[in-house]
Amino acid sequence: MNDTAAPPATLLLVDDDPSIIQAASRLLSDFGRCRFARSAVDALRLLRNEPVDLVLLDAEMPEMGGLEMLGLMQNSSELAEIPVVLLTSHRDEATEEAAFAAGAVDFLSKPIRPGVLKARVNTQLRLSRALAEVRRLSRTDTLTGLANRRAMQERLEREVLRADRLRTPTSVLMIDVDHFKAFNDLYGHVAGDLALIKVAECMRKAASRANDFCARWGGEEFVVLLPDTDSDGAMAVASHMHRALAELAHPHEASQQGCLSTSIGVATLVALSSQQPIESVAHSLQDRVEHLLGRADAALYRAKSAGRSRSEL
Ligand code: GH3
Ligand code: MG
Ligand code: MG
Ligand code: MG
Ligand code: MG
Repeated sequence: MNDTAAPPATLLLVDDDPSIIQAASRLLSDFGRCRFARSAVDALRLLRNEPVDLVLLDAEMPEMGGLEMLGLMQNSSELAEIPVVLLTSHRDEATEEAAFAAGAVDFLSKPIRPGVLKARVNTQLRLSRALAEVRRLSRTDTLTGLANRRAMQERLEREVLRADRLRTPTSVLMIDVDHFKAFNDLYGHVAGDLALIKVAECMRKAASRANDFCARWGGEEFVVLLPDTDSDGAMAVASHMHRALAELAHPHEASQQGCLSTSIGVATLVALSSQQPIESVAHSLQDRVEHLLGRADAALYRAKSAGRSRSEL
């Protein structure tokens, strides 16, 4: 019944009845680690402190019932994605409907039937793993393993909001590989793909703070987002990038230096002044992101015109 190839999961069983916890713990141990809570309050505390893959939640508990706890989870950005299976001794249609309306992924009535419980848990774990994988793939560039353009677009919008709120500067680098058409023509597309992987590695090395975020923007163009970084800091990261590529010394006969290089455009989103209310900013979030990227792109163009293998602000 259990998916033996699957990695061990962490399950949380929430029930005020110790006999249910005892019975279920034996059944659920096949899936990995099982954690228990006797109340919704304890369960929410545990959920905030450790990752859980699936919650089995009793509907009837003193103080806070399962449906109410499910409502709180749905309203929390960190907890909303965790699948919840509701357990109840009420078998009526209205209770079952209420469970699904509240966001439960499945519903089981007590008394627990071991085979059914295990089958349902197995199904939900497989579904949520598949969904997580689809989400990851939809945000990842296959060639380099960096974030893709969609993931960067989302991150940029979140970062502009955060920067406005905290009134902190944020910078972006727009990075383009120099004479890359000629590289492909000289060494072939397979070598070109490998070179892009190397460029991505240098980028990760140069933008090494925990919150720095690198993405393949398209073709041989990359964007790096540098939260809490002013233009001096961003120019420093850009020089690290040039240095990392120079150290790599990947041969490129058609370029000026004889090895692979990039040109970089730098732009900084200046934090709103403390006198300026956030609401007074006329432009939409998308406009502001686009404007920031437009400035980085214009700076990149200047770096290309000035001779490549350099950064411009
Ligand atoms: P510049 O210095 O002005 O940026 O010149 P460039 O040749 O790099 O610019 P151009 O835009 O003319 O050419 C980009 C080249 O990048 C053309 C395209 O074939 C290549 N390219 C884009 N994506 C990939 C990829 O995924 N793999 C490989 N091998 N090449 C790619
Ligand atoms: Mg109960
Ligand atoms: Mg280009
Ligand atoms: Mg081009
Ligand atoms: Mg190029």
